[in-house]
Amino acid sequence: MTCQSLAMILPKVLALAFICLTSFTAASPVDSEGEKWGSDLVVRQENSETQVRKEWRKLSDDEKLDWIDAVKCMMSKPALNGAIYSGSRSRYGDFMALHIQAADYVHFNGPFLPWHRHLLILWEQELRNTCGYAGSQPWWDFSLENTAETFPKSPLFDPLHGVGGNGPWVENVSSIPVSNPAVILADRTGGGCLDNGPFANLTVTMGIGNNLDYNPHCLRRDFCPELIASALSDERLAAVRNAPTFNDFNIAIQGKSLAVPDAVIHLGLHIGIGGQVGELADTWSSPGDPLFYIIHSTLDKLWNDWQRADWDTRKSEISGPDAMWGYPFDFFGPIPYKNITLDYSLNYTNFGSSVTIRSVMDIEALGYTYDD
Ligand SMILES: [Cu+2]
Repeated sequence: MTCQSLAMILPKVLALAFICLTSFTAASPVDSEGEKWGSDLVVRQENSETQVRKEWRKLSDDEKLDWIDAVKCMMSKPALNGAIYSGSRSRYGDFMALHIQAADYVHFNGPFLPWHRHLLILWEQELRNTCGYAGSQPWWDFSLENTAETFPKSPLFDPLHGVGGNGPWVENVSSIPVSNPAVILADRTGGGCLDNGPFANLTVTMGIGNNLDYNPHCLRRDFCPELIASALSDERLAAVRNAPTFNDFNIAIQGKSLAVPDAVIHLGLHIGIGGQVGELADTWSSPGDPLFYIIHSTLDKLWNDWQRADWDTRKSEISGPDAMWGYPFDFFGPIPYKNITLDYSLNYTNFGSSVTIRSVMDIEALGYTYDD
């Protein structure tokens, strides 16, 4: 492990950002058009046939290009929430804004997996309904490439039939803006603006960090192969699969500390690809990199696999703190929280009605499944 101490992925100033964000979202108007539009989509989902989300390499080359084209289409469609989130310049940007404004409520807590599950459903429906996409949101079987040598060669990163690879090497990244300058990764191998693949030269319009204002900047990636090998090891994946309870599973996905040697699946995927200066490593603005949706589809599949291994019990098993950094994610010391239940409400401001966790527990009832 050559990655050195990542003292903290999220600094103490997060607490400050959290307070600011709370007052911002409380003041956000609810878009009544968005509400109507959201309900519409739910009806369509219920009436459609079961969709199979495929692993990237199981897609045909044409299917891979269809997904890439659909993502680019989202980037070309006008924003519907641009009046609320000034940095959103496309429908793709609207989804990024949704994640930025919700980020402090949906990570390192109990709602993490259910919230991102429904986010992907909204995203996938939008690909279909707005951009005519006929396929499903792909996932990535990283277990086939979880060594430092094999990871950068994954077909997922192919420049033609993939999402492109690493950013070009930039040795001195000290002047590149990031949400947490305290993160230093000795293992980083890229850092430059993405110059290969379908998303080369992409301009990200929001972020960096908890910022919804217009801030055009390039998409960076900064592969950390050693971090991937450690965080996504067979051993860490086994801890996910063998977790006896949802609480154990959630810890095996999200981690038990923010130190690099302790990084597990979720952080491994984000930081292993985004690295020190890439968008994907940003807690708030990570959906600026389309890889975000493939990563979260992968996490959603792991959750579904775990549920199906003991469906009778796990179809209704949920736990964890309602607040970010609540126990067992109390890395900054104890904070007040309540344990969530199936009745906990997941919110998607300006993207339609809230849904309960109960309503997202069974993906087959939601109209989709995963291959493999
Ligand atoms: Cu997220």
